[in-house]
Amino acid sequence: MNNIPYTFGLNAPAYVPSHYDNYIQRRLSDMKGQYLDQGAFAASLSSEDILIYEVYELHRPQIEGEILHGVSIVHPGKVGDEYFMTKGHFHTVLETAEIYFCLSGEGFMVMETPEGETAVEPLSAGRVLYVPPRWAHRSVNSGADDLITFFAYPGNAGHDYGTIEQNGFRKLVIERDGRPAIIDNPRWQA
Ligand code: S6P
Ligand code: ZN
Repeated sequence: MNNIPYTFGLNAPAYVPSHYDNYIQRRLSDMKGQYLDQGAFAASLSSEDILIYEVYELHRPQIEGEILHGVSIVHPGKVGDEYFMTKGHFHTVLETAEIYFCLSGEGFMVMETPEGETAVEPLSAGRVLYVPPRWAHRSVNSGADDLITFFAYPGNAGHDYGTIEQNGFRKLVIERDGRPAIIDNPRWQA
């Protein structure tokens, strides 16, 4: 890996970086156990393993001092009443933060700490979201278009997906009376 400065383009309306090194797709089948309505999940999966979100990453060494960065695109849609969302994770190095800049779309960042504090913050074009150290985070697309965010976080952060896969998030964002509503996750368990 060379170590010289660089720039890349990040332009409306698609906001796909003009240069990237890694491209990740997450489909419905990658979200097993995460959606509240398991019947709706199974029914949806039996008709199509739909693309839920995509991530474009710039490659940097995964070490302290580096800043990993890229673009996340969550597509619009629902499983039952629950909006399309990312898997969500804690950072393996819990004391590492992350910053998100929303480029396009409407949604929420659902967050919680291991101690049980919760926060759900709105995302819309032009808004910056700071995820402090210790907070697990999941993007939720409550809009009709793609939810697109630029993210940056410490190179040594790492990802712990297992805790969320097992416990879920304490809060969910669902559609109620045509609008997003934040509810307690009845299936949350430690
Ligand atoms: C990484 C950062 C984002 C997410 C991306 C997909 O620390 O939070 O790049 O990886 O939004 O979400 P997830 O939960 O599947 O990694
Ligand atoms: Zn993260």
